[in-house]
Amino acid sequence: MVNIFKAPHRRLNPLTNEWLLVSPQRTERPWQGQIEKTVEEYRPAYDPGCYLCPGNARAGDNRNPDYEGPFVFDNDFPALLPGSESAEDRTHPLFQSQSERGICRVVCFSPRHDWTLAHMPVPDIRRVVDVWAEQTADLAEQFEWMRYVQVFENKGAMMGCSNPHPHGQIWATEHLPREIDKEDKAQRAFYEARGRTMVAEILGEERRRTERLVYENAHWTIIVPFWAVWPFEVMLIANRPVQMIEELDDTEREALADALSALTIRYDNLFQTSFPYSMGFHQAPVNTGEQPHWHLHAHFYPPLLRSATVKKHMVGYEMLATPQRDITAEAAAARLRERAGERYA
Ligand code: H2U
Ligand code: ZN
Repeated sequence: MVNIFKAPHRRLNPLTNEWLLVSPQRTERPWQGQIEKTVEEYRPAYDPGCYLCPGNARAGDNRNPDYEGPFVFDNDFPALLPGSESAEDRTHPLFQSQSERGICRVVCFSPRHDWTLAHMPVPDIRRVVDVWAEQTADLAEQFEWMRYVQVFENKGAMMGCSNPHPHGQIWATEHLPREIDKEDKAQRAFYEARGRTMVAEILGEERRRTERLVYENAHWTIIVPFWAVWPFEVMLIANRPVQMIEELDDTEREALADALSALTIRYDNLFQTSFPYSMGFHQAPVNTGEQPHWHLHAHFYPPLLRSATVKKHMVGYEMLATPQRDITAEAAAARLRERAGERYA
């Protein structure tokens, strides 16, 4: 039998049915790659040149109000359009296309230009949770053709985020996006076979095994999934198998804000840097009827590997064959557990 802490092996992601290669024997290999310099840049609480700060001008003739809590606006450069004009559908089996309608919004988390989720007081994060819930419900109701509302945050210049002002985005579409489609099929098959959600089963096992637990409160559990691809990838899971953010009750929303704070602080503490990541919630498709197989969760995909500047590159074998990691999910979880406490400096 292979020792999964010492020998190369594959792990399966049951949510996507995709395999990952793990090479724990390589974690001590010498590093001769790129070492970038970190500059901890100073940021003011209000930046007159920031298009997300209160009162400032945006593209076109748009101007932000003097907002005090979270603030949502329609993206001035949307990737999707809600219009009735549809692109030509191509039906040749090898050259298929479908028109796609949708809405793109930007969600400013706070008026404070110098904050991130890791700086925000938990009650302020809670207001962002309410906005995510409201937005999902409103978009579904306003557009009967809407099928999926993707709530996400892309944080840090390393992730291509153009503005450090704390904000996320919402892209809502007429079709299920690729990752959602994979998770939908896998969760449905599991639910039909076992009568409970796949995510509930994962949660039960992880809480029993504890080696991949990062943080838990009364309503949420954070784990490094067994099949994590990114070094410090985590899943944030609702303990109750709800399908939508809007179904969360008051205490669950507060607990979600607490978990987001706890996680982002641990992330920042890990390499003493404002930790970059892409994160997003996976909730059930909208306007689709009962979907008991869906179980609300969020994924965090951070690019950093061994310091504030050294990131994992998804290149070579990973582009051509399958993703690979050296540090095990269990080792990553242990390192994140150790970083509890106040945010560094
Ligand atoms: P990101 O840095 O996470 O991409 O978010 C910035 C978003 O803000 C981006 O999607 C939008 C961009 O289209 N934006 C506006 O809607 N109005 C502006 O005036 C500038 C940027
Ligand atoms: Zn700003």
